[in-house]
Amino acid sequence: MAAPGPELCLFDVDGTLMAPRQKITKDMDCFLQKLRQKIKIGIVGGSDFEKVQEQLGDDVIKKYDYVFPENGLVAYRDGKLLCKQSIQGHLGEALIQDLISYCLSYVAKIKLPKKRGTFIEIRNGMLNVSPIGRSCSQEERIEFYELDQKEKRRQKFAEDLRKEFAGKGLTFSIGGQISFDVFPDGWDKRYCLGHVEKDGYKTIYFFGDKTMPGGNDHEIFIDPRTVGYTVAAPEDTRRICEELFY
Ligand code: M1P
Repeated sequence: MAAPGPELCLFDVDGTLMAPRQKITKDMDCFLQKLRQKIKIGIVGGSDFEKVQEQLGDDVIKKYDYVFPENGLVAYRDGKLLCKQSIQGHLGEALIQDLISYCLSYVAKIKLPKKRGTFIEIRNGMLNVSPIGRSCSQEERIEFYELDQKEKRRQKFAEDLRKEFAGKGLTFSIGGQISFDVFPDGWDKRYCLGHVEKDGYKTIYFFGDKTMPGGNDHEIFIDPRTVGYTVAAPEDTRRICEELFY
């Protein structure tokens, strides 16, 4: 059982601990386990628990003091499940269906170099919407991401949703490369801070790559309860940790 410590390091996953949707390298994994001997460590990602396990290992809940998939809407502490939220219960079936219908007809109308399958993934605490579809290959993923960086397709989609669903208490947040997340206001990465607050940390460090406004690390990065660091790649995360803790 992890005793409350004075400091905690919370890491975003994609782009912060590894390249987006890739597995953590052995080197980075070893580095974090050594860091854990000095300071409590946790991860907070937008992805669901299955994807977090794919990237960080099946034993992820044993290797990190806190594991927060889906922004902490699903939460593990000391290897045990703390809580699991339900977006359906919170928003109600009518609004969920309006969102799904709007997104599917939006995707049907846009032209892209490729479209694949699974345009909407319903998770515990969010909907994940992907214009290309989550079942695309790694090459197709990169192709979409490059197009999106030039043409801001996800940004435009999210802006249209913000207008269409104004006043419904929803946040549209761009995280990885091919999708964006939809969840109730306040269910961003700050949600996980509620789980760690009661453990009495003096300092909570947060490391993320999407810390700019509109990015899915922004709210927790600027939250007064954290000391935020922006990183461009996992090497950056490691370098800053070495400067801070060694
Ligand atoms: O962790 C960042 C994002 O990772 C995935 O994004 P994508 O597949 O678009 O690269 C998704 O799981 C997303 O929910 C998450 O925010």
